[in-house]
Amino acid sequence: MSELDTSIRPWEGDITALNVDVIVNAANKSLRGGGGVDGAIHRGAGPALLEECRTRYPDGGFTGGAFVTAGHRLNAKWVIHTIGPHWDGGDRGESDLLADCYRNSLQATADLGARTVALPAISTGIFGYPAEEAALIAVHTVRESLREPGHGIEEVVLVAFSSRMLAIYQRFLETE
Ligand code: AR6
Repeated sequence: MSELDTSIRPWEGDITALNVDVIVNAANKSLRGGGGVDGAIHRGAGPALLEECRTRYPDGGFTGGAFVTAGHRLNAKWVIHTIGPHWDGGDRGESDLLADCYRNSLQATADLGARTVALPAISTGIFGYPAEEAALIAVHTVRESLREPGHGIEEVVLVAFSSRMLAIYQRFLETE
């Protein structure tokens, strides 16, 4: 499957409502839940998600990495927990680390044999990454990852949690 066969769809709403194979979580290094989308995903999945995170990842994770669990009570079969960078002015490797999150999450999606995946706007909430810069990295890195042959991914949903973020995604998907 090539990039041209895969749709990248912007969508506004709560990521936990989506019927996709994989939901990506914007987690932190502890992999023990938190606020924002992480809180929503843990609430939707139920307490077994935290239990699995503890068992599978006793030492947590690292920034830019992607860590797989089951989806438990979510519609999604899997959750891929990725850890975005804290925004610290932009000179501390934030853009490379954010790109790693998208790249590694899509690689993990392909490794699972999953066909549909939804990603939130990683790092743009509590971690403070500016929305436009983050959206540009998301669009570029997703497109680049989908150029890899044989990934099997049919749909990537870029989830916005505001009409402003949705408009940013729509603009970059049309112009970039
Ligand atoms: N569905 C989709 N997107 C959402 C949802 C939702 N239910 N809730 C929030 N967003 P954030 P971060 C958007 O703060 O910046 C947590 O405590 C939100 O509007 O969830 O990567 C973790 O445990 C924003 O655009 O994640 C970490 O400690 C985007 O999701 C830390 O926050 C990301 O916002 C991670 O910070």
